[in-house]
Amino acid sequence: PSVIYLKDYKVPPFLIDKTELTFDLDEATTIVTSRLHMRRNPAFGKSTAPLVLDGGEDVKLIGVAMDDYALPPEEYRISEDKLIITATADEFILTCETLIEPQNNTRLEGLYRSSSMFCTQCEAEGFRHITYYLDRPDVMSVFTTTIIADEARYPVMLSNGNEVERGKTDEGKTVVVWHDPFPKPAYLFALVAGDLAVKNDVFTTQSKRDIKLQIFTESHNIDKVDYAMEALKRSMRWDEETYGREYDLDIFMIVAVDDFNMGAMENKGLNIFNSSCLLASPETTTDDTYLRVEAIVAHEYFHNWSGNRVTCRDWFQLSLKEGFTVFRDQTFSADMHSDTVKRVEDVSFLKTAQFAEDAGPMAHPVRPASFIEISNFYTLTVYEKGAEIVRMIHTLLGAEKFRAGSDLYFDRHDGQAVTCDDFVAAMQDASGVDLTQFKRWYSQAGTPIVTVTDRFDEATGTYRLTMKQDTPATPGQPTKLPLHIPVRVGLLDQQGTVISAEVNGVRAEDHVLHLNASEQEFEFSGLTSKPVPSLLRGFSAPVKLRYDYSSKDLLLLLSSDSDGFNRWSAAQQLAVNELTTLINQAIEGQTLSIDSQLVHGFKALLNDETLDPAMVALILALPSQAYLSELANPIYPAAIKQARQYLKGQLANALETDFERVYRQHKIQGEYQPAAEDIAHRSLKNIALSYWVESGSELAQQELVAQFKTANNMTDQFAALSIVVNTQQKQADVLLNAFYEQWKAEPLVVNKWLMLSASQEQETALETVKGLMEHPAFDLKNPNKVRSVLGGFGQSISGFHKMDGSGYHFLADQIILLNKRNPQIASRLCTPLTRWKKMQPELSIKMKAELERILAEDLSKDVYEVISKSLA
Ligand code: HT7
Ligand code: ZN
Repeated sequence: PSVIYLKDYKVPPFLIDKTELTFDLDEATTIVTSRLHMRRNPAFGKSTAPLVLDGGEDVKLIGVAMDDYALPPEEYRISEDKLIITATADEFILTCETLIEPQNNTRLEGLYRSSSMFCTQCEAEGFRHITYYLDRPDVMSVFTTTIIADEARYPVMLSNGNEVERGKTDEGKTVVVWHDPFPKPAYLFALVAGDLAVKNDVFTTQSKRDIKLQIFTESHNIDKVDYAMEALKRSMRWDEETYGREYDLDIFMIVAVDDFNMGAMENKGLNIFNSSCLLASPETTTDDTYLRVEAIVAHEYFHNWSGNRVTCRDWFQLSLKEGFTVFRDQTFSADMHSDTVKRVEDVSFLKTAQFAEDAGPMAHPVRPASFIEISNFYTLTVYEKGAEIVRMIHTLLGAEKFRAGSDLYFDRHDGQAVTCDDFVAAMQDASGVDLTQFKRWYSQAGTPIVTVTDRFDEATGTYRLTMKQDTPATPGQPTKLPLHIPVRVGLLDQQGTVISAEVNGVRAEDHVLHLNASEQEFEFSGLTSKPVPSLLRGFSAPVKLRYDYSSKDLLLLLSSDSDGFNRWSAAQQLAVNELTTLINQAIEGQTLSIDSQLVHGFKALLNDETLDPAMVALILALPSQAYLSELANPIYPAAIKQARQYLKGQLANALETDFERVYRQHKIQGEYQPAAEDIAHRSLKNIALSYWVESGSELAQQELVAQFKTANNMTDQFAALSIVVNTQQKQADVLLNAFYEQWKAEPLVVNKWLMLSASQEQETALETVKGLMEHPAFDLKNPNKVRSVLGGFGQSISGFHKMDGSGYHFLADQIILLNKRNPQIASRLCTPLTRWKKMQPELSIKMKAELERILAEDLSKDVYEVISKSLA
């Protein structure tokens, strides 16, 4: 497959001012007729270049005409899925008739069937699976869409924009016409047809326009959309207040579908959601999922400005819309709940998953320089690291100038397809802050390591921090340049009091230092004793920080730092230090033993009732298996598991009575509410329960089973079930069966059950997962189910990392099976195998052998790119 390079970008030779589409929908075949009002692009220069339209192997051309002249076969050709027309006028109407079979579309790109409905997914290059088109984001067109279908089966027929006409054909089919006045690229096109129920609402904008809001689902799910509707209204208000962005069309629709490759899609005026990211009810949905629904509803809504009104020039610029929009949804969630809790959750995810990506064979810059298949670049780097870049700009500019920069960006580029450089230029022009060096964050892959040393001069009361930065080599980028890194720093005295100091003549408790050289010194004056530094507050940059903190320093920061994020960070570091000792003991085959300092820190937390329970819960959660794997080289999965279990047991035994008390204190009486305060209590109560159970207490065991049986909400019931599954194999089967029997009519709950069942730690884990794939609740066509079972299996050390390699072999078989059927899903399943170079030697060779076995198959572009890069 060919490689596409950013450096080869050229403006399109043709433009499409208007796109008129007609869909004649039918279960067997769908006929799509397009009328494209085209002209040569003056920006391309004088040219006689042929017209080359993108298509797909699943699109059958019935006929093509230019200005109503039907082209004979010798005047066009199809080559490698492209429709090529050699001779064209400067301006013309191209009509194409194509035939597609949505019911056979298992890739879930283009037009496909989910349950009994028709729906679309066109980002990034799905539109070409519907009809021939200039399927690139810098070709923006005004769309009019006519849908023809049998009203009895498809009473709801939707597309972008406003419904402008409705009628009947001579054969009695219904015809609905939609018109979207905002020019858009094809990736934002959407169509839905089905027998759907609707929930209606209205939002009044700041300029007093009433917007009709509609959420559509299959009828059995319509009682689960209230939370999403409220989240949508909160998002609309927040975008007006925080960014001055008002919604533009008169109607905003969301549709839930069960079969969807990702979370949701921001199609203009017609968002399409994976039902797992939209539906919520107290009985079936956990707190985490409530928060995810709110965040994704907000994310897709925010794209209306950061993505739709201003879009990407080419797919290398994907982070222009995704990084900015993730930053916007993160800040929104922080505003709706707790700033610090949200930051800890986001950073924890980034450090676990994005750092691993940035250190692996698929590492790429936030603005990649090349790709084989763009779907492979909807990554944590583009999304999460991209959001960190925007956050750093916010830190460097301050809130007010950042807002001025965003206003300028939207004003300057409304209706355009632009680049990450354009975004930074707007920020720079509005603020006067020089971002020239900062832009390297977009082009340089890898996680920088910032190493800090310090010294204190008692005679002058001066404290000096020396910072060095170093970014490791990544594929295709052997050497790196220094980045502009904002490092937020505060100081504490040895008693834990936050102290102010002077940096460059400014006295404050908190300073943003600009690290922009390979090595740099920063001076703090006006001190009386050597302080403890609180470094990288709020995780002010996506870097790995190295500073030689003693356990005493970390306990001091944990108990006293005024930066809540760094209190969590200190606890994590302390836990990582202790776990690292234990992991090494386990690797050496020694008996595990440690005099844990964490016990003292946790004891103080559990007895401090002034703290936010959600923060305490986060601090009590030991670093995950995945995060410890990211830090390790090589990775010994079983040793990590053993060390975590041991430390958890030690903490549980030492603090048993504290955990029991906290568990009881944070029980909530009354009705379930997905509100921040209640979520916080539940999270602390449930983690306390997990420790209490770990202590072996008989009473804890009884409470656990009682919680499972009597909980009035899914958060508590599922927390109890997870604790049982993670601690006691004997009970696990009984309660897992009971849970399935209780919830088998709720597919989204069943998916959680599939995941938990597949993640079990037992000798027979591989047989369990094979059994789950034969279970009536499983369906290989449904990405959520595949993700649940195989994602869950990836967490099972005894299953996936079986020493004989059979876990890897099984995953490889599934990748091969899905490779042609759904390349996007198959490609994502490859991720755990791509980490082979970091695994302990016995496992590493077995993973590599599976990668080689996959590579020998006839692969989709998606899977080929990931596997071949992993082996390079
Ligand atoms: N912008 C959307 C991306 C997306 C997508 C990409 C590839 C394949 C399928 C997809 N479904 C949605 C989602 C978002 O970031 O908002
Ligand atoms: Zn997005």
